[in-house]
Amino acid sequence: MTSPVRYEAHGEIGVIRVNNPPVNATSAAVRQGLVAAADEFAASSQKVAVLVAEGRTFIAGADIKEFGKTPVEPHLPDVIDHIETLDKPVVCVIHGTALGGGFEVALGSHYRVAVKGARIGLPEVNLGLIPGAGGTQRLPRLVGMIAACEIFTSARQVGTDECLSLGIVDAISDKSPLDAGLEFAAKVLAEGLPVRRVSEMPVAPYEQSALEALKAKVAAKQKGHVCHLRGIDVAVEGTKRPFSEGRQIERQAFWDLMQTPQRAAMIHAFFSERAVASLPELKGIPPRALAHIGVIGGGTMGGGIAVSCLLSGLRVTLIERDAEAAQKARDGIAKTLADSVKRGKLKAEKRDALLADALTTSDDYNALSDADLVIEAVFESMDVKKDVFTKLDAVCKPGAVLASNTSYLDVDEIAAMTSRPQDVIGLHFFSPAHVMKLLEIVVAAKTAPDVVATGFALAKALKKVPVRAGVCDGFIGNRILKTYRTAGDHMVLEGASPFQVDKALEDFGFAMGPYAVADLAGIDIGYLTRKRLAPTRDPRERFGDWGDVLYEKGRLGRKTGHGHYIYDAQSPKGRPDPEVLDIIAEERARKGITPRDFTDAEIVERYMASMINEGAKVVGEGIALRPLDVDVTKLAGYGFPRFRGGPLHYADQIGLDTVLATITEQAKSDDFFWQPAPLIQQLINEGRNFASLNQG
Ligand code: T1G
Repeated sequence: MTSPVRYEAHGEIGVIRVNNPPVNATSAAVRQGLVAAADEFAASSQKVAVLVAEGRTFIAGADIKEFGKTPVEPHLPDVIDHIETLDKPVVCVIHGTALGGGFEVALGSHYRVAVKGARIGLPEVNLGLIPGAGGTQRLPRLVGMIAACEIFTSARQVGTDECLSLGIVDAISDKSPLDAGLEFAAKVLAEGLPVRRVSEMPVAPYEQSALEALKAKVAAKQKGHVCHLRGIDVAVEGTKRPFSEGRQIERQAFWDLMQTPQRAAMIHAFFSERAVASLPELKGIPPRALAHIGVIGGGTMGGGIAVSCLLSGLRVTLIERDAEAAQKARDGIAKTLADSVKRGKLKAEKRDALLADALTTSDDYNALSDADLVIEAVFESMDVKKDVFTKLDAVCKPGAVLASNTSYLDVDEIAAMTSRPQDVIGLHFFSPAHVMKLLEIVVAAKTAPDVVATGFALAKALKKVPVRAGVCDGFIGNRILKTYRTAGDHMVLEGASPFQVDKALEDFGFAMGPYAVADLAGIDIGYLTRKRLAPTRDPRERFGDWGDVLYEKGRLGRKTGHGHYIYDAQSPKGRPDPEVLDIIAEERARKGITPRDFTDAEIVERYMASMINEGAKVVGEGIALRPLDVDVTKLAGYGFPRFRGGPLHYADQIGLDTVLATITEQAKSDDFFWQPAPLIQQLINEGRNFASLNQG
């Protein structure tokens, strides 16, 4: 098999080329090839070497697919030391992204040149790891301790200009990677520039207070993660010693973290987010055109969807019920864009051009006659939706995709209202739609494959994480949400306080507990859902209705400054409202419930068991294609802690029999709510787990 690395002689300059598509990851073959090429250069008459990669990017890191498997020699740190200890200069050219081990290869080279637009980064913490090939030891020597720790704990990508100002690169070029390298190598020859080893550089003195401040910031931001602070400790302790000892400290920490469940969870999340976007059923099916997007409704969701499309270069026509409402929608969009300008995320001229040329607001449906795809985002009532789709069916061109942003309702029923059900699909955005990554793509019974492909193409254009979902009440995300929210309510009825439930789940890693989320989303949402479901509710169903009391008291959550928590100047993030406990106590008394104490562990166990159980039902019924689709939905749309990988990955980590034991135990007191998912029993019987369903 030909090596993905080859060595060429260009007169006095040697060229080491890496070619391992798609992202030149340092697989075993690349590592072996780099050592062979370095040896060839060392033995050659060439005086300087250029290290360059082919394709769209420089080395984007170690080969993540090799993680968790038996490591193959040579290990990357040794390969990089081998390059660094050469006694002839090596110039590394960075184009696209030099990430993780790729950037560490560059740090082991003697000079670095960046092609315009290139970015570097050490994103290992996104995988539950730390740089493991010298990054925590070499980068502090090059840019200082604080800057280095900030770069590898933030996992951010650093642009060329900042790389030059930080001294990470020696030059920026607008030439091709090879030409940029040859040009700098010629300079090395002409000026007789020596070998310059980063590992031999001292770490510049730094303020301990600055380090403590950074650690505090990281600890607050990365609550629950173990790798970030470990990385800082390794950088600090390691660089107090000779490089070779520091490198050992880094290596040990790297291998410790490689064994952690967090690493497995974060890598599961990495690959799952890519797997959800590439559906076998869509192979070879081209999407329809996607240049002009229509949006019906200029409220929170409609406005956010319009902004997301505008920022992704799409033309948008937004329709509202009348001219005044249309103007209000335009003002709302302008305000959101202005915020982006204020935060430096968007240039003012670009904003002006989007509002002037790319956005049309109107109350005339005929303005949609040449729209490629229309997204309806009006009030969540079937009658209103049906009225809109009847109008769209009349005005939209043949082949236009008609999409509903409904978060619960039956997309088949909506499609049946049109003469073109094959062109109807659900596109369920999450609020704020221009920020939230998740997009549930709800495929109705008659939705045509190229319409599904168009939904996924839109997700790619909007840089969303798309998850295919089948039609049921609440699709994947909201259906499962309803279940674990109910499990939470049951524990509150039985004696737990909503504040204890929130704290236990935030300590578990959720960004926010269910009652803080209810306050954020609006107590009226839960109230309207309870009212919508009341006519068909099974008498055996237990539910909490203290939310109705809050609703009737006008306590709708953050938007009214009062929900489960009180939000005011004293506590903008909310403080528990003891009155809520009285309201709940009154409900318990009314229902004859004697409250009992709960431990945080029991709260997490029951909450997670209910989420896993419903997730398994969603997979078992084919609403979600694979368990990873459930995991990505919860990670990208519901604040599930990334270092736990998603509910079904977490289930595999704690063991399906443990989950089933909790469900079976709970069913003893409530066999209506706790009906075990057949899929869990089936997997246990077959000695399998959810991960086994993610393959292929
Ligand atoms: N290893 C293996 N496969 C990888 C990979 C990697 N490092 N990076 C990407 N891929 C695959 C990906 O799964 C997909 O495959 C295809 O490449 C295109 O990726 C010792 C230990 C580089 C910015 O964390 O951030 O180095 O789905 O769809 O949007 O210290 O990929 O087509 O089959 O994402 O253009 C550190 C991870 C590793 C970078 C390109 N590096 N990659 O984004 O394409 S740890 C990373 C990315 C490390 C050392 C440590 C992005 C990208 P498929 P894509 P993209």
